[in-house]
Amino acid sequence: MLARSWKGGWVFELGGVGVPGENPPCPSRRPPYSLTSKRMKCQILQMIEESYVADGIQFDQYVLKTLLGILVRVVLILLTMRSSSDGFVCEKDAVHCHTSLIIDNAFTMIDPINGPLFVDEGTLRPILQPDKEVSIENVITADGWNTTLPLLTANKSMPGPPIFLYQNQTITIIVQNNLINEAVTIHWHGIDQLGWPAMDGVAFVTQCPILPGQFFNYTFQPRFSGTYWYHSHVGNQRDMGLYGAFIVLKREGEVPINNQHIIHLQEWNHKFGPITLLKANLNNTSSSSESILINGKGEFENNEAPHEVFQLDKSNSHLFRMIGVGSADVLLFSVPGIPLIVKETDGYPFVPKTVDEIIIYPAERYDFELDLKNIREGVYNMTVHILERKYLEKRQNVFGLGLINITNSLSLPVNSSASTSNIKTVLNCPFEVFPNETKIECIPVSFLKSRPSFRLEFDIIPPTQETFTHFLNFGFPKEKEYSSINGKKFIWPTVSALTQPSELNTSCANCDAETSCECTHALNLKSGSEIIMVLSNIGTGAVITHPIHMHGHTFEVLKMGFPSVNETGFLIPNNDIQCSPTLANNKSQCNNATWRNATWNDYRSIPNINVEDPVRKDTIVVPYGGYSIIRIWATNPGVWFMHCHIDQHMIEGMALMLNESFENIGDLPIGLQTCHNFKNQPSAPKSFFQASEENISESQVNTQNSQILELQSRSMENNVIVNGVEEKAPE
Ligand SMILES: [Cu+2]
Repeated sequence: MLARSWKGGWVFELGGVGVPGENPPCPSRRPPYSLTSKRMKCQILQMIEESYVADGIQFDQYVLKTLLGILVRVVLILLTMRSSSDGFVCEKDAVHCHTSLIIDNAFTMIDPINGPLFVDEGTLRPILQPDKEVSIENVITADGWNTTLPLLTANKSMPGPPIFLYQNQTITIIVQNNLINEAVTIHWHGIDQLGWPAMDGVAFVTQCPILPGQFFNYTFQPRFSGTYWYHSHVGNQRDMGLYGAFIVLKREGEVPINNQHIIHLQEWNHKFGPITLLKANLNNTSSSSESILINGKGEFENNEAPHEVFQLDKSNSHLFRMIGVGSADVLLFSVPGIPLIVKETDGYPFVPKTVDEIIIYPAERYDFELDLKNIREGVYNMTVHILERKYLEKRQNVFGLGLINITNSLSLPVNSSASTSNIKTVLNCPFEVFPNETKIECIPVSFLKSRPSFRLEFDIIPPTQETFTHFLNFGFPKEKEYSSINGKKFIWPTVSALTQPSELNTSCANCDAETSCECTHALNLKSGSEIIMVLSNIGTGAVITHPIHMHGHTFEVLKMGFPSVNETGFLIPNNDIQCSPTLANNKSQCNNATWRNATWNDYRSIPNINVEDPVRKDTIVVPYGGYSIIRIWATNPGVWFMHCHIDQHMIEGMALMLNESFENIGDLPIGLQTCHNFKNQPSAPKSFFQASEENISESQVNTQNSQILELQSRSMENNVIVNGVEEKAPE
């Protein structure tokens, strides 16, 4: 028999497979959830059997079931070996690796054997047996709040299991949706999916969502090493725990994996579930977060819930890969007493900067090493604060803590020349001067320089000599309630834009320079052209800083324009952009901005623009009262989402689709699912349903089942298969 282990692998127990006789019905999907594995095995066996019957070949049922039972076990063993919450590593000499993510409903503070738990001075105890101690191994504690919260998880853990592979390896990840109620997709954040637009994982932009009980094969080939991550791209599922690290390793010069430490940083809010959030909104209760988690662990009101602990031997080099997986909050990270040598952001290297603190917005990544030369052995704190979203003052009542235990197997000497400066350097400020702080030196990311040796190569379509500039203003015009880009509140397509473009209505005809509207906002990018985007945050809708993420690309950050700080400490918006030819910026929605100085239309003549060695990112801060100038080349055909990574803003409409060189997308994987638009109701429901039923014969159902099975088994082979179709990898 097979039973489901708590962390998502498969545990094998002794038992019979292939006993002759009638097929009992497969177990239902109702709780208890441990039936899920039996149900899946049962359904696979039935599908195999039905496919043989459909082909008119009848084997002796006992022999057939026994052989196929063994086959199913082998397949599931392979899945087991490659799927656990401890993570997956693609072997260095492999060309194509396979793993799986099983998406489940889960809960905080429940042990599968002992039931609901509480925290007692750092120890987990069952509420019904308070004298007993429970190991944290099978428990998602979050902040240890002793009220169980619902989660959505990959392989029953939060964070989900990290996935490691090497540059240019192809990977297939089977995402199985075991959720009871919800559809899901998984986005591979920061992977540009060059040549693989159907694998980007955005519901209703690049694919139809995966319904409960179904699965999707994501196959793609990451080209660049670095720290990436995966997360759901449906609603606010990411906030409920559906995320994990996706690490692409360098072929040479990589820190050993055992010395790489992933830090998932997030705020934690007891109202993240859709129902509790709805209830909080109805009651008009505060939705601010209660605690901060490091790798899914933190404390609520000093309850002494378990913290994350990192073990470091000073005689080795260690790499920290920090990922902002939070929903909305701006977080300030530091290891007091130890300088951070920051080397990469969003997967791309820059000339290293040594800083004291890093500001990280949702979806950003920063890779750093610790400067340990002046550091003695001992236990050090890793601290995280929430910063208010406009002036970045520290919130006083919430504090995140992790621990670093530094040992020294070689007894290296401690250098006594420690810095005594009381000025703190902070990376990633959304302004040049920190308001009301005299002891902070700000380093915005636009001050970073990419490594001179670093060059990108694009290879789907060649770049042209044409340049186009697009002004995009992010904010809340129209009584501050309209999450939008250029006043356009994004309405989600009802079908997948990539697979069914002819069914989309992307008209935004009702919008203009001072009128907001709702539409499926799409921005056309001309094939091969150089694209300059001026991402701004000014006008009547400017309220807070937004972290803006672009799919399908990383971009160069050529310049950031910042607000200034007046003598009373207030931020005064930057004036380089003209929102309207007739209205002052503070009276305009800024839906149709231009440069105030027309000579800036040739972007190379903009003062202090960096086209020589700009840093690359996929998520950029667009400062309140300022702007960020970014550059891409439209050489990756696809439909790419671009949006604020504050989940609530994205859901409310601060998003658009980049329609990039659609004519050059080429063939999508055959069999890529299409979806149906439920907004078009049939005019004569009765006859419609009769016609539908007549069109589906039993043999068609059997054929579909055998195709699904073939797809599942072939995806285990070492071929490049995208949803059952062999494809040539991009060269
Ligand atoms: Cu936002």
